[in-house]
Amino acid sequence: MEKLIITAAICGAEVSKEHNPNIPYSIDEIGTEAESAYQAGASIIHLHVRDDEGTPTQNGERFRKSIKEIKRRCPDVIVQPSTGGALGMSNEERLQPIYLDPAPEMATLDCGTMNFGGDDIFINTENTIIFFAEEMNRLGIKYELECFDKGMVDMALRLHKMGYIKKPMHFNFVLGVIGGISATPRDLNFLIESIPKDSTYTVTGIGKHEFPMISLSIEKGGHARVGFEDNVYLSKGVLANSNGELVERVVQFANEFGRVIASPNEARKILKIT
Ligand code: KMH
Ligand code: ZN
Repeated sequence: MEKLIITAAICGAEVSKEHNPNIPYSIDEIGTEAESAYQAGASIIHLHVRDDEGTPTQNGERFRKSIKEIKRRCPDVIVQPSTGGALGMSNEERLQPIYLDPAPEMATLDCGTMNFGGDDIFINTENTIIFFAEEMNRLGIKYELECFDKGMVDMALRLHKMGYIKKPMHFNFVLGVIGGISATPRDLNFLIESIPKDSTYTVTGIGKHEFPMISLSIEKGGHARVGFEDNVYLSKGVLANSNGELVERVVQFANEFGRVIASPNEARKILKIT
């Protein structure tokens, strides 16, 4: 089977130090968490940033400094800024990290609107998705298609047919957000069966669903995402000390299923990042 790409979502926008005191806010903390994940086997860092008080921001300068610190500690790692940002942000705010110089190699592209975690709405209209895709096409950025529901996969395929989303497509199936698709094997199989054969995919399970969903992905030849953005626990009631601890768990699953871990350069080849 193909080597396993591990993505570490080290920070997120919806969790805070109240959930786990190890959530990184400062640039040094971001660097430390990225390094722990990289040392454990992550080849992609999915990145949100905060101000020093912990408020999520998409500020370009904050991203630039954070990426510089990550690259100082992990020179070859792939940094994948979020363009989802935090709930309630404008499109212009969210897109700031793609305009860095140099442009990031990857970024997320969220593929639909949804109720998010209860009474909030995460807004990604068709025009928004097209605009984000065209900007990333122009800048040569590889998008990871974030799909929180089956309809978002259909939207990505539709926008591909219309010429906005380019192949090869790389999906991230996020299962278990309240308002999105449930985290069950049946749901994950449905998503996997819905994408073109020449696509790649990674799997994210929220909260207690993180490791069950990831292990299924590893078994089926998909890739895996873990990290504080999605889950702050190592096991029931036990907070993870670092993102690295969560990545180590993925490596254990990979060993059980005979999957070798991809280095960042191997991940670039698998995802066809040029
Ligand atoms: N913070 C969520 C509302 C992404 O990174 O592109 C959206 C999110 C997706 O985290
Ligand atoms: Zn994110």
